[in-house]
Amino acid sequence: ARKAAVLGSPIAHSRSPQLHLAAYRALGLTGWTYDRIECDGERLPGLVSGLGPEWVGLSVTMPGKIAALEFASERTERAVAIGSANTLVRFEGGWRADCTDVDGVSGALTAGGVGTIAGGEAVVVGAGGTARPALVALADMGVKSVTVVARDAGRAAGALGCAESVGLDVRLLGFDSPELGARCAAASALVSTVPSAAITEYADILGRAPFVLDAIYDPWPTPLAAAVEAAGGTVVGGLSMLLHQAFGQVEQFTGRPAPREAMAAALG
Ligand code: SKM
Repeated sequence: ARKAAVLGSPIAHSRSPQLHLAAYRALGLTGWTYDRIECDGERLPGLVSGLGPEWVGLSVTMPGKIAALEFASERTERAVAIGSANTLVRFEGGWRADCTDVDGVSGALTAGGVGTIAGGEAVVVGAGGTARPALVALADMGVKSVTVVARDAGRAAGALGCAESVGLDVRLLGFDSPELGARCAAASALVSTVPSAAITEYADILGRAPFVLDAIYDPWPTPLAAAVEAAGGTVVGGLSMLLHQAFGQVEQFTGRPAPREAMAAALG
């Protein structure tokens, strides 16, 4: 039997156990367990160091993602570019860090039916921990130019640096910029990475984007999702992101292809 878990604080809300346990069941991995463990960034190194050899992998959510990257003895290139990790996988020499949130964004966009975005422009709302994997995913999908919409230019510097490091032509706009509506309308995709309350008053203007991925899933629809639908656009929610980032974790933990249909069915 093998063990895995999701670490975070708070962690009671996490739907990762539903996804991983459905995967292990579909793969016939009897006796595999997947728990929720309350753990912040400070406690993460001590906790992970103390795990026995039966522990094969960990999902890491807020606020431990930076600590997870720092703790690991190996890091994938994309986790380094993003500056945080949501996945720790045991290997002989210790733990390897990855960031499958990139696949969460690209998988959700693709499954939602986003049109051609290669060579096009995109908008990312927010500049925090989820904005960086979104920027890397958009660059991987061939987007050339991104507008980051954020309140605080100082806090956005890290996200802008991440975007430049993956070759994106990036510009920063404030929420009150007169250009915002036109940028959204012209974008082939808009990815929102911020809590609904932070953008309720801008939902109509952001909702002019024809294709939107909103990282939030509870409560749904978000004000942004409602605005996109009212304007005739297409919107995909955060549950699809959660599903698509879990595939790579299951594959890295078990060494087997993820049973995608069983996992999708488990989310209901
Ligand atoms: O990156 C993911 C993480 O792997 C798991 C998760 C959850 O369980 O809610 C959310 C995201 O941070």
